[in-house]
Amino acid sequence: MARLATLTVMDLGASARHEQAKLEAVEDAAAVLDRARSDYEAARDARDRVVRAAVKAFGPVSVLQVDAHADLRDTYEGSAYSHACAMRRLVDYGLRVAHAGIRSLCSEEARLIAGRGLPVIWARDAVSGPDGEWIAKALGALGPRVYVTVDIDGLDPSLVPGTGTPEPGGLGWYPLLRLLRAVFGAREVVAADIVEVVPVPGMVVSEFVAARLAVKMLAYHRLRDRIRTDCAES
Ligand SMILES: [Mn+2]
Repeated sequence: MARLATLTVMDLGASARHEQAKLEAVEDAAAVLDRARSDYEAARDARDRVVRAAVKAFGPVSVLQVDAHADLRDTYEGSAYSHACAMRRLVDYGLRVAHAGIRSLCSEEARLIAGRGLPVIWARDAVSGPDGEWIAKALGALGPRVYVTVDIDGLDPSLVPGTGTPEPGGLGWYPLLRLLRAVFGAREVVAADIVEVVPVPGMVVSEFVAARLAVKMLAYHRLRDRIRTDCAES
């Protein structure tokens, strides 16, 4: 078996509030994903730019977004590159995004979802519904190659209190793992990120959950052939 250490992993600096530090972190990630070209515009939010860099590196992808928020606003606080606009930029870029764990919207986002028929897996359905329905809906919205972006606030804040915009009622740990395991097994995941971890001084649970989640995704990536076989046999 190949070693996990051979995979490219980087810490974008989850609490990098300083604009320059954040830009440098984005540049680092995009440079790895797209070594040949780094001519993207400077951006205030990492996800849409990194995903677009992934498209350059790997070709067309669809996106699995795990998040409490749709992040589909056209602009927020005067910026089109706010964290609240990241998925909007990707949708407008022409990528298919499956939004999972969503439970906080503004009216503009609700109209966009309804108007374009965007595939949203509401948190309440993922919490209370059978996996066969909500995970299948997510898989059905994803093409063969997938970029996974996990906003840690997609999880319930009782699991991850260290995040900037916590929303009650999110995914549990095991439902999230079942979703990710299914996606890694059934699709080719080309890259993944975890965002929005904001450490709480004196409490390491949020960082630990995020780190464990990263390890889980790396393992699912490495074991995808076995997961695929398990799913086929079950
Ligand atoms: Mn969020």
